[in-house]
Amino acid sequence: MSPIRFTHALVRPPSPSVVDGLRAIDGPDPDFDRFAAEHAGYCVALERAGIAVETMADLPAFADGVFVEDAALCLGSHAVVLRPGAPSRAGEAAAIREDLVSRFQTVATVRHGHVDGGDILVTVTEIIVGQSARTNAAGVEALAEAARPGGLPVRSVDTPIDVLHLKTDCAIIDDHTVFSTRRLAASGCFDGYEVILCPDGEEPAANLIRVNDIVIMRTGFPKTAALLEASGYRIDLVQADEAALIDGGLSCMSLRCAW
Ligand code: CIR
Repeated sequence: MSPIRFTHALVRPPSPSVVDGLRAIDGPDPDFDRFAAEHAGYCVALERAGIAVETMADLPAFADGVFVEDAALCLGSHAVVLRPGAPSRAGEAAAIREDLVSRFQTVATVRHGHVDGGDILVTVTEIIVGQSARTNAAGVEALAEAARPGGLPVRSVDTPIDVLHLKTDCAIIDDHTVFSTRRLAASGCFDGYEVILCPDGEEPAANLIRVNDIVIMRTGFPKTAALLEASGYRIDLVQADEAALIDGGLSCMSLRCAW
């Protein structure tokens, strides 16, 4: 099990406007104070995994700005400014640009189509991009060009219908192993990888993150926690119930980087 190594994470705290965050199914608003507390706990977990957390300014004009993963992609010393597919989130791309320019050797920009970072799964050999309601073919093509200096080929797959993002349903947990829901793995998009299936009924746990030697996952999914521990992974639990109310998970609240 050769770990994927990160040195830093970029995060953005929620602003009070997070209560208006997008959600696919109408439901209760998140509570801002609880969201902020859970976000702080999430940052502590990233630090416990041994990486430095750098906090960017919050974005009150963007209710979903806390979900920084959707606006950028980090590939070693190269970063890509993405083109989020939800109209209300388009401006997050310009907002993150300066934060990237000051930290990465090179920064490219996706200028056509749409692509959300939540649809991008980076493995040691490739960049898997799920086409979804937020990510389209033109965006994948533009991403392939913008990501070229990162040195990994881009492969397009389909995000399941009614699933927000590819990584809503999967995570890379070591060099050759993907943790995936059954519905996503059934498409065959991970053929050639080892796949650990998320226990049925615990699909919201699939959006977890491997940070160096630790798998960080949400509280409340005991079968997933037991399965990963039995498979030899060290897990750390964080609460992210408020983010879940607006379709957010653990991957989307940080950009894990190695620079
Ligand atoms: C949205 O619908 O865009 C936000 N409310 C949630 C974004 C979650 N991002 C992600 O999974 N990468």
